[in-house]
Amino acid sequence: MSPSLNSPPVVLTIGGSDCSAGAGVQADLKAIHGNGGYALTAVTGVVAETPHEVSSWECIPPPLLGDQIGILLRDYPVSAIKIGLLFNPEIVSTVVEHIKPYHDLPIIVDPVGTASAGAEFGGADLREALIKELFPVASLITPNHPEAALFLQTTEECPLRLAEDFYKKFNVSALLKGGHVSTTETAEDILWSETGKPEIFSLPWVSKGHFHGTGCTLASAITTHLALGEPLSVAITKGKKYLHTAMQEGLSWNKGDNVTKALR
Ligand code: PXL
Repeated sequence: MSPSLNSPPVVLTIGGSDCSAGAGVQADLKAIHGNGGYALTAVTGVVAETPHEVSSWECIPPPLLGDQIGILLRDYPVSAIKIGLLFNPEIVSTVVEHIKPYHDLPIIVDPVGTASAGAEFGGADLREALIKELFPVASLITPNHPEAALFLQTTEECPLRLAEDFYKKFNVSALLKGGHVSTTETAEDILWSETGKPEIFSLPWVSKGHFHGTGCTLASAITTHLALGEPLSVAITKGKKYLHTAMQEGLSWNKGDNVTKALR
């Protein structure tokens, strides 16, 4: 094996465990490996869920979360960090305290507040902590339209404006995901960064029903390409292509009357 094959870039993902392995750190692990990285997982909490329902969840005690992040960052040459579900302000503070010394690495934040099955994991206090503590150390934030509007406290619906406002208000590159907007002909994500103009990433819709974990998968794929040293817009193009293929080749099972789907 060549050295690059047996020492792939290491990506640390910090987020919740989805026991159905469709979203959360399980989705991240698949996407990081699928894009050529090695995934380390620091678990912020455990969610009992399937794509159809969220039953219950519990957070990991902050000292145990901090310890996971601490020992991983000490022992591995981490090249990039992806952050997902953080549940509450105390968890946000714990994560920020431990990653702050590594703020020169690409730090990608997928600001998860709700599950696709509908549960609200965090409210205004979580959003405030993310804005105050985590956004200032992030390199890229990946909100969807509803999340961006909530962070900006706006009723603005124009995606270009939302992306620009997000960048200007929080002073960090934003990839506004259009997966929730069904009025456009293609699935369009808009990057607003220091270039001062929007970059649009567009691929045809995949019409094979509902998947959960698409946001986690996209952010993890992008993070892995950044860990491989690719420029931001290349990493986004490749990450989006990966998600598109994972959806096209999605998995599906029947049990009773239920059809359960998952990303490859
Ligand atoms: O898809 C967002 C998400 C992220 N992380 C965890 C989740 C979910 C949604 O269900 O459970 C752990």
